[in-house]
Amino acid sequence: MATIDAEPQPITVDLARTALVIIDMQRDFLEPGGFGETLGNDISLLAAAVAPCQAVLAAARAAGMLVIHTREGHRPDLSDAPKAKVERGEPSLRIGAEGPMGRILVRGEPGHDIIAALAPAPGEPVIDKPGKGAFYQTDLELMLRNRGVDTLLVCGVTTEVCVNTTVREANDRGYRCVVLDDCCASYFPEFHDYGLKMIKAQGGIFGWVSSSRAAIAAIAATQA
Ligand code: C5J
Repeated sequence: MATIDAEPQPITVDLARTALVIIDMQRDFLEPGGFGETLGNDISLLAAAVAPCQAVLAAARAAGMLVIHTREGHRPDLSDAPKAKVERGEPSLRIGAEGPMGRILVRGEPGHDIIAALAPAPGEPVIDKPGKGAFYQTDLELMLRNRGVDTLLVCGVTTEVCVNTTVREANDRGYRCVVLDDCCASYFPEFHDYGLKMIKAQGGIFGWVSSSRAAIAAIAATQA
């Protein structure tokens, strides 16, 4: 068992029943010249989460934990993309439009890939999700249930969108979520802050908030 220093209070986890879930660390959101930057966002805000994610990923792999990666994206024919999601924003920047790294949020395009620094290792599941939440129309829940997972360590981007949506979905399904603050990021620092505050408020209404340092220390303590 490992006890992670967290807010609103420390949480004790069984690493054999804990999965590290890394949300949407995709080239189009994080890399120079990607879709995120095309929209005028400061991608350095997202880059700050990469090194902490790498450190937690290394610790989780060393401890033999289940590691799951997610990617947001759609089939090339967009048959899994709701009209209401596609027909939003400037037409040249919509889902399926040609972006700097291929078609925006389309599976198989270079921008849809996970960044090299956090590339999934062989055998690590990659969940391709059509929505913001990682449970919606995916086999994530089945995978977690079959492996007896009860707790998720959650990292990724963006804090207020896909991380928050996934944590809310997980909370409703009975999973305990520990969100690692420095492993998440947003193009809007205030949304990042409030996204984390919303999770840990009211006694941890959706889950716990911790850090890469605290998670790594807790994992390392079980290995000593
Ligand atoms: C994610 C988004 N991954 N912000 N997507 O948060 O559209």
